[in-house]
Amino acid sequence: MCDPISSSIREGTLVGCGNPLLDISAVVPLDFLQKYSMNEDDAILAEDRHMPIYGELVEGFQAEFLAGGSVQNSLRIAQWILRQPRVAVFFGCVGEDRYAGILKEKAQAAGLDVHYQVKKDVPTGTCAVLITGTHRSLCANLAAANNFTIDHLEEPSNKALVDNAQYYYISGFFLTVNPPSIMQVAATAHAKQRPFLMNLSAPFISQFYMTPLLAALPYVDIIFGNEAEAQAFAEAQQWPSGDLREIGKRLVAMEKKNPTRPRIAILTQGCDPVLLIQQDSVQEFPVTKLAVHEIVDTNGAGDAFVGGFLSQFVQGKSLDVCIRCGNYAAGHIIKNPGCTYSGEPEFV
Ligand code: 26A
Repeated sequence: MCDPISSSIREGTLVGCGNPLLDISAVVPLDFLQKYSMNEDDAILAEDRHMPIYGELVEGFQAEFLAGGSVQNSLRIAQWILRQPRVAVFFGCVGEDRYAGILKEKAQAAGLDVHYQVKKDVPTGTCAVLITGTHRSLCANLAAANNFTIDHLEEPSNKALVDNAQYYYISGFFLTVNPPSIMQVAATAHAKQRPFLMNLSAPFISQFYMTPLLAALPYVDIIFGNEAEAQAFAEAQQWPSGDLREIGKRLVAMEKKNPTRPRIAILTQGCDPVLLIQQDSVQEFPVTKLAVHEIVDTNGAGDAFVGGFLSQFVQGKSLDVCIRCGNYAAGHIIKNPGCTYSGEPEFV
């Protein structure tokens, strides 16, 4: 349910920062997850004990290689729906290798304007995607992505891109890499009174990165998350209620630098309705349930939701249209491997 583009949008309208990762995706039995003490629908950072996963997926499970990385996924999907190249600009760090080449090629094919920082002698990051039925468990080996530094944003041509954008999107995942870059982008957005959007990204972000998350949150105009991520935030804050609506209301009521534009929370919950929380109001947006046989994998569904949302938000569309487009994009991506699309976007 997306509206077609009414008029052209300026290049570089949307800037995002994140971890460019190549997804190594395979269907695995549950005992593979157990072997690595992982749960269905996890998203974790790889530790030394996880390192054999990547080789095992390739050798034993016919793994597929797919463009990934949460923010880059969202921006690729936004570009796909916008059908106008270079509206979105992406910053992240890669190595100087074949995987970086694949990521760049996929991103540019989608119309994304990528400005990677390149760290020689460190491999491009990868993410193991373990598919079990309709669940996906992610284990990211950030590698080069972890080497992003703020000076990349301070290079004059990149600084100009940040200064000239109208909208900013950064994942919670990026808090594991470079909080100063997040704060700098947030401050720019604030100074120019432009929307700054973030994502809770994974439960482990609220569990282990709450301090930098709380530093960025006052700048956040729109916060995205799914039910598990919202619950993890609430638990880390020791909020008494696990009710998603209550959590959303508390999230939007937290300190905000620009109180004239109250914070909005958008919480997804799989095939249950999306919640739009604004001050005291909670609205529900239904999700079309897919039949099990239509589901290829759910990897990238949350990112695609944000991508669909952003594609409309940067056109100044109503939140209603943005969320409907998010649901459309997520539904499409679930019917394709990883965060990939097929054909032209359909605006019903
Ligand atoms: C810091 N971490 C753990 C991560 C990620 C990540 N993107 C950025 N940082 N862990 C998984 N992903 C990406 O999320 C997508 C699915 O939502 C995966 O690469 C996958 O494409």
